[in-house]
Amino acid sequence: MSATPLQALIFDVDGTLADTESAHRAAFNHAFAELGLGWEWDEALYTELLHISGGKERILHYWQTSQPELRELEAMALQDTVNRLHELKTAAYESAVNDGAVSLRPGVLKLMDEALAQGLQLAIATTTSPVNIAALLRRAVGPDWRLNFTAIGDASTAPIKKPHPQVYLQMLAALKLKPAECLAFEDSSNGLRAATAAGLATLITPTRYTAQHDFSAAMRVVPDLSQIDLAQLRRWHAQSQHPARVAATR
Ligand code: XBP
Ligand code: MG
Repeated sequence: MSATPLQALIFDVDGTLADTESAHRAAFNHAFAELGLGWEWDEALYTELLHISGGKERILHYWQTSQPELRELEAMALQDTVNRLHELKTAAYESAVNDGAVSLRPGVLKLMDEALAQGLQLAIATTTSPVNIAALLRRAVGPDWRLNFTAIGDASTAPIKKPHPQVYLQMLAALKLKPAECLAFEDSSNGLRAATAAGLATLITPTRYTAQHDFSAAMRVVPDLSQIDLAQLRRWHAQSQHPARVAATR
């Protein structure tokens, strides 16, 4: 039985394209200070809060769990403040990225270039805000960064956040490809669950924020993409489609 050829790579953003969560955490804390809330998310707390995908969802979760008496407050009033905080946070994060606070992880650009040179399509599937993607890739790839991607799914197009597969299902539809024709790249358990639920074999590159997550459903876990080329991906992709055959050859 011949393997289905690999035709597209679908990348998560935060933690996968770049190790961004320290810059996100600083931006959240900047927004809290701007509104005089006295909240401070240290690295240990933020590592826990990252189990909630989406910055707005993360702020609301923290607020409701740290101050349960707020439940009586009108939900609309809460959401208005969350939205305002997230606007301030996103502006602070964009400014930090524009100042060079984050760079792409090792091997990401080389692998993207190799994939494009061999005629594969690229897509992005993230829960982050579109302005964050543009700030990161405009600086890392250049002003025409968007031309490299067939499709981009983000917080503005996929409101149901990971681990729900919505953003990956949208990207498969946009690519006009089956899951078996693609590979997903992720850094977190929420991302792995979302990609796996969409039927995608997934390569994991953890960060220190996600090193303890459960990656048992991953096609492979590697420290980063610096030693990964397209030939290796094609081998792992073929094996992922016929695990029984791989087991038999062990
Ligand atoms: C990770 C997230 C995002 C970022 C913060 O996204 O869950 O919420 O932590 O960005 P990814 P926003 O799917 O790329 O790993 O504040 O814009 O949500
Ligand atoms: Mg991620």
